[in-house]
Amino acid sequence: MTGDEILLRKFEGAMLGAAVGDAIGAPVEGFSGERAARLYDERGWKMVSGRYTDDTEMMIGVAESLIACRGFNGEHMAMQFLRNYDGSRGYGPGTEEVFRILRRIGCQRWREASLSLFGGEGSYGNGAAMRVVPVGLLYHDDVNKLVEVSYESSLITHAHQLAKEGAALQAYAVALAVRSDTGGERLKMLRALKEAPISSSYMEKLSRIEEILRMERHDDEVRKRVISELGNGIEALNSVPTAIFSFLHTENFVESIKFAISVGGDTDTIAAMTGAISGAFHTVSEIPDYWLTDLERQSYIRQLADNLHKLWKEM
Ligand code: AR6
Ligand code: MG
Repeated sequence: MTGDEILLRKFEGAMLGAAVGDAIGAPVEGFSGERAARLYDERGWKMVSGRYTDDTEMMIGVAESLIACRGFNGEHMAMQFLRNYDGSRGYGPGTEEVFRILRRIGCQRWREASLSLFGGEGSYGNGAAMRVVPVGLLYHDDVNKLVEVSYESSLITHAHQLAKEGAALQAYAVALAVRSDTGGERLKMLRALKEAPISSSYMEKLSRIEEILRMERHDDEVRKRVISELGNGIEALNSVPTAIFSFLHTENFVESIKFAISVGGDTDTIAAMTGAISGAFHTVSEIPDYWLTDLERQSYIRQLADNLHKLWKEM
């Protein structure tokens, strides 16, 4: 396989990996890790329905807008989010409130809508990080642009600094996974992540990741520390580092998703973010067919990945 073919498979792996993680995590969202893992162990880790949630719907919107505008355009992306919105996909209440504001004031004022939420501090939910995959792909070789577009695309719905940083960190993890040769050194990636422009709260989490990775303990103890020190919540700070850990701790795509599910909590989003990094690193070839065939709109998601790859080559 040529370098370009591998790169294409990494783009497809990231987008389809995110959607697969989302669809597997959705039916067990809010479960304890033990209960979630037990349900899937009993099913032989087959998908329940293959239906994705807001995570993938919004990731599709980010990709569609980047492709249509050949780069970031806030007004267009906000409009794309509204066009794609399906209220049955489980959106966070903050994001739905932003959509109501945008419909009222118009998408040309996309910079303002998210600023009024939560007493004016904006949302620190993981809703900006969960959808950022296409940004990580398109700008995988340009960190400054990657951070800029991560922040700007977050601002449409998430104005809080921790939400924007979470998105930039997740996009950067995807970018590093795209850049690394399959089989590359995982701890090297963690060191590179520490170079990202992130505040002390995220830096502290990255140090915890390193500590837990160094543990030579039983899986259950690792899981317990991940839940208590990295988190399994809907806040970007308590889920992006958990997704990064789920990738770093495991050897292949399937194991990374299984680990993410076994942490419980916001399983759809944590597994989606894990799947994006893991899929980018291991390529689409490692995502089992029995997951891909059950995934809703899998050929459309693959097509978006192909178009992002084409756009990257033309830029
Ligand atoms: N102050 C207090 N609580 C907050 C704040 C804040 N500044 N920011 C967020 N929260 P939201 P999302 C709490 O609604 O990030 C879906 O299942 C608050 O309870 O912006 O788009 C997705 O799939 C708020 O409702 O949603 C994700 O998994 C919540 O955090 C998840 O929800 C989430 O923030 C988050 O989606
Ligand atoms: Mg969701």
